[in-house]
Amino acid sequence: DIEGFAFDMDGVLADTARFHAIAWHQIADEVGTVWDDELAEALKGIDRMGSLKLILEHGNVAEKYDAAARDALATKKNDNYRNLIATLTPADALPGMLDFLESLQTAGYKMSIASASKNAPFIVERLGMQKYFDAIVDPASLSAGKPDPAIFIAAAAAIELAPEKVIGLEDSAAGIKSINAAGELSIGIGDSKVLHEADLNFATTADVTLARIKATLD
Ligand code: G16
Ligand code: MG
Repeated sequence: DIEGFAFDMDGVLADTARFHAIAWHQIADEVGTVWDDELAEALKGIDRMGSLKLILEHGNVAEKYDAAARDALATKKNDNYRNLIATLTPADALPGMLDFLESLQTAGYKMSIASASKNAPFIVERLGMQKYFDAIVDPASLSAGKPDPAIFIAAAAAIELAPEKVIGLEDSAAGIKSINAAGELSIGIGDSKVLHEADLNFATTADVTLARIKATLD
């Protein structure tokens, strides 16, 4: 039986994917990479330096930027991003998610966050969601980012559950791969073509309810 839930944050709990896209788009313009929706999608769930690497490779300019230059670009992106997320309030929780978290807590499930974002503790606090979570995985403590399973394995361990007792929720293809490889049940939220490897799919966060999840599991 399922005893816990591990949540991705950006794109699942918080409407921050658009802010990541705005801030990365500026960096793409600066290095001369053409920005498009496909690139924005590919960056979802990928950690900061990994995202920058993809942007540089996409523009065929990777060899022009050494470690120091990459650090400077990543810092610039994060400074812009921090300015954007400073305005977040509980109203920026994605539709239905506060109710969903409330229903899980009432039902006694343990919950953790498996976000690649180093800004996760700040964002969770801005959204007023701290009270729902028993743990937030520190992505800096991991050997590899999504699609590697390390983050979702850590998210189960943080709430003292075996992976098979946990459901993971994700909006990115890399994240669904991570959940599946961790041995958890995966719920994809978004385009079912992009998230075709998910065990269960919901088109939007507003569609996700405990009753619907239970109905499909039975
Ligand atoms: C995410 C976003 C990614 C972002 C990453 C790192 O994670 O989807 O686009 O690059 O966090 O974020 P930061 O630069 O704030 O450390 P997730 O795993 O919550 O979807
Ligand atoms: Mg995400």
